[in-house]
Amino acid sequence: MALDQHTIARLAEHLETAELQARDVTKITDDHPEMDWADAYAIQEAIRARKEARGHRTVGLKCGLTSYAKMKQMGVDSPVFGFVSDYMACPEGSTIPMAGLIHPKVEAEICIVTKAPLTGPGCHVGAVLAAIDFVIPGVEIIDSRYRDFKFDLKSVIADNTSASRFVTGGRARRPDDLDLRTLGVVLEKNGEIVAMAAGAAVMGHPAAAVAALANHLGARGQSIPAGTFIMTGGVTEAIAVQAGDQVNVRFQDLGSVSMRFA
Ligand code: 0L1
Ligand code: MG
Repeated sequence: MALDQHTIARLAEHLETAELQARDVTKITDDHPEMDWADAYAIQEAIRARKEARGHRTVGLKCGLTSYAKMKQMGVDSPVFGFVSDYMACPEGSTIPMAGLIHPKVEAEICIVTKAPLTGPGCHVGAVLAAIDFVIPGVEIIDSRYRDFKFDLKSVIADNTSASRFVTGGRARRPDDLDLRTLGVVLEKNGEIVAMAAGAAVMGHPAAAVAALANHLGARGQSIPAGTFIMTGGVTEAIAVQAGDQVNVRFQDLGSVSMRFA
């Protein structure tokens, strides 16, 4: 690691304060070009520890930048991993206030809940499919703390991969009843279709994103416990939203997820 513990703690406070005050900042590698991948995840871990110390539960894990559409949109070439906290969960059909957000975008995500632990290295799609309890449709509201979403991968990892809010809805289904690769997703904003994709847009199979997460954690001596909620990453590019926008995402076989921004 290139940064000392004091700098990691200071950068975690800086980024979390920006999140909680809905205030944008410049990317942290501008001031810390020497920062390495371990530093980036250490800053994210410190943000998670700050939230948990205040009593917020970590309620899930997220894979980000797992689709070609998202990688192309953000000009990057590898997935990233983060977490979601209890206060980020919004009910299906709810109105999400823009007041606590900077410049939100929505992403349609195929989500899963595990029934068995997953451990890397060597985790693969087959192991993930055997460990999935159920699949549930979701929408992630990302809100990078970086001005104009201008960042590099290390900065965005430190910023908990832009995690901000999420909504789950529709109906949960067993993985055996679905083909996650061909599962179609249609994203509507204000009644108009603005993006669509199939599950295979996520690394060829959404379970591949979960395997990548397990392998990432395995390299750090961690694993995915049974009962973990995981967002596998946006199937399409992220769509910017403003106050007054209504978003509805239709998932083949899984129902729909909707929300309004005000
Ligand atoms: O969930 C995501 O794909 C977000 C990853 C971070 C990059 C971004 O803010 O788009
Ligand atoms: Mg996402």
